[in-house]
Amino acid sequence: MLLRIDHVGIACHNLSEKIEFYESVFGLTVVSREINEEQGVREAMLHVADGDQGASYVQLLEPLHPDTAVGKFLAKRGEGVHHVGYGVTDITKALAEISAKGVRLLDERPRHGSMGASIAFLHPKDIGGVLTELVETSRH
Ligand code: MC0
Repeated sequence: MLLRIDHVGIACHNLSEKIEFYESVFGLTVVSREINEEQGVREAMLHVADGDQGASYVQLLEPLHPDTAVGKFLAKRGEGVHHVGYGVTDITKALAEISAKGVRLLDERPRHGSMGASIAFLHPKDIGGVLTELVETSRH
C-alpha cells in the first residue's frame, strides 16, 4: 500500500532560517514554497532524492498562527519531526482499507496538499504516536 516515504514534515518557528540551515548543512534545494491556509502553514519542500516510485522531500513547516496544528505542536513539544508522509497510489482506496482496520482518519476525504498532491492524515494516537499522512501525487 505504501510506495515510499514522500516527505518528513518538520515543524519550525522560522521557515527562512530553517531553509538556510538545510541548504547549507545538507546542500538541499527548495523546489516549492506555499502557504496553505486550510492547514494553517507556510511551508517549503526541499528535494532529497528520486526513486523508482517517485521523489522524497524534507517539508519545513511554519505555523501561520499559534492556534493551528503546527502552532500547537510547537508550543507543546518545540521544533522537530511533526509527521511522516507516505506516497500511495490511490488515496481513497488506502483510506478505506486503513479505516477498516480501526485506525481513526483525521480526514475522511483527501484535502489539498503541497505541490498539488491529495493528502489525508491518520490519528497519531492510533499509529504509535506518529502523525501519519497519506500522499497521492501525479508528480512521479
Ligand atoms: C498532536 N499530537 C501529536 C501531534 N500533534 N502526536 C504526534 N505528532 C503530532 N504531530 C498529540 C498531542 O501531543 C496530544 O497528545 C494529542 O495529540 C492531542 O493534541 P492537541 O495538541 O490537543 O491537538 P488536537 O487534538 O487539537 O490536534 C492534534 C491533531 C491535529 C493531530 C488531531 O494536529 C491534526 O488534525 N493534524 C492534522 C493536520 C496537520 O497536522 N496539518 C499541518 C500540516 P496528549 O498525549 O498530550 O493528549 S499540513 C501539511 O503537512 C500539508 C501542507 C502537506 O503535507 O502537504
